Amino acid sequence: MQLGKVRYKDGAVGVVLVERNSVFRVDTTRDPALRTLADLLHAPDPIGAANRIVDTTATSERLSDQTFLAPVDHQEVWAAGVTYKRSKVAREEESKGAAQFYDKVYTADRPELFLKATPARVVHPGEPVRIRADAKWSVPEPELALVISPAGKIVGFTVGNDMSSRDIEGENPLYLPQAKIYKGSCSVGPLVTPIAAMPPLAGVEIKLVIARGGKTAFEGATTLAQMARTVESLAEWLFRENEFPNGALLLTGTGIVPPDEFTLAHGDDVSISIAGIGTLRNPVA
Ligand code: DO4
Ligand code: MG
Repeated sequence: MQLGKVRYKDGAVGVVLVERNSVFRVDTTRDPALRTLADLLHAPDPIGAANRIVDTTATSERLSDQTFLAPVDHQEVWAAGVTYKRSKVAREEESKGAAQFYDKVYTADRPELFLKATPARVVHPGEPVRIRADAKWSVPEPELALVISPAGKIVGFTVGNDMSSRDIEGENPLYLPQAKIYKGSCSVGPLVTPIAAMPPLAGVEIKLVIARGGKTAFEGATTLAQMARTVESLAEWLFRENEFPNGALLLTGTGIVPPDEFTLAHGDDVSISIAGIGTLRNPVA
């Protein structure tokens, strides 16, 4: 069972429950404590709560007929970095002058954490993500995204894309905010798998496919077993000395980096699939 946010044909925004390719509208007027997707996800039992207020009078709809929105209400989106060896090695190669810092952060107790996007900056599934006009070397970063409640509990998982400008980051690590945080640099969605419905994390595969002109320009895969940190420790570090009254999303770092000669181009199509969650697809503008 999964939950998502959709735009209906009349323009209204709603919450849906997805069960084996069938989509059921959730009636968010039935309980004042369950008005939004975040309210449901932060409830003690999200699956039970959604089933309680699902609109049983309507027939189910098809998954392919939905316009999914990013499953974000008022949460900030944060990101962790250098949590996989592949990311550490790629960063050491791109930033010769600062290579030691990537090794230090990969092995340190304290992870690298940064604010990636405010809710209004998040790109919806199917909408274009962007490469910076002043960047020469850009990549998508396919990442498991944690959905975390205001109490700091991981309540679900979705798919995230941490778009990055490798030349800007590589020139000087102090340029990281510009390499990572710009218009159209973050997409998440489409669906959230509540923690109780997620398969065991270690075996979960993340797959990235970049299509160009109808052909595959790059594809790669990893598993969550390759992550050097646990999702619980990343969530714990994020909430240490910080407050998230609306909850937060946390991208957990990339384990897939295309070879150095690869850069994204306008018109590319980025698909990120995570087992147990689904596929986030965005064209590149
Ligand atoms: O240190 C730079 C960012 C790392 C990152 O975003 C990642 O490893 O996914
Ligand atoms: Mg990243």
